[in-house]
Amino acid sequence: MRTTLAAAALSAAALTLVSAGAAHAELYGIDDPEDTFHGSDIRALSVRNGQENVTVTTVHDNLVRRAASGSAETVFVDTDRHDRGPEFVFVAGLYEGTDYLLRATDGFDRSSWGEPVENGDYVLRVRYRKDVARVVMSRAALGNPDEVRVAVRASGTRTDGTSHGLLDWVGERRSFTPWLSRG
Ligand SMILES: [Ca+2]
Ligand SMILES: [Ca+2]
Repeated sequence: MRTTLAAAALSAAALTLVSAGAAHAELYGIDDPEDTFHGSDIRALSVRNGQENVTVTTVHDNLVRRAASGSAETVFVDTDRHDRGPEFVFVAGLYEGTDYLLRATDGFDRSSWGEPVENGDYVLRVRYRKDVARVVMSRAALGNPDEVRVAVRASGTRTDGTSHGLLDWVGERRSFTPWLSRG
C-alpha cells in the first residue's frame, strides 16, 4: 500500500518531504484526488511529528458549519511498528458544534476502539473559510512515541441523508503515510 501511495504521489508531483534526509523526515505532505464529490473529500494531507505535538492537517473540498453535511474525519495513528495496526484513533465531526475524541485502539475496526485517552492534550480546529481541519495531539497523549505514521479518512452525508460511497481515504483504504521521525 505504501508503494501505491508513493507512486500516486510521484505521478502527481505532489510528494514533499521536508528534511535533510528522507529517512529522518519529520514532515510529510501529499495531495489527494477528488474522490467522493462531497464537501468532506480530502484534497491534501500534511503530518508533522514535532518536538511537542503530532499535527495532522487536512484540506477538504468544502467544509461547512451545517450539521446536515455530516462531515467527519478519522485519523488513525500508528506509534508502534511492532504491534500491527494503529494504536490510537482520533474521531471528529467537522461541522459546527460536534465533538472529537482521541481513543486507544488495537486496529482499524470500530470494534477494537477502546477507552478515551486520559493523559495529554489534543485539539481540533476547523477553518471553514479555508476548508482546513487541524488536529494537534500532544506527545504525551500518544504515549511519547518516537516514530509515527497516520492513516486518514473522511466521510459525509448527502442532502437526502444517505452516506453510501462518501468515504474518502487518503491514498488506498487503510494505507499509512511513511514513518515520520520525531522532529
Ligand atoms: Ca480525496
Ligand atoms: Ca502499530
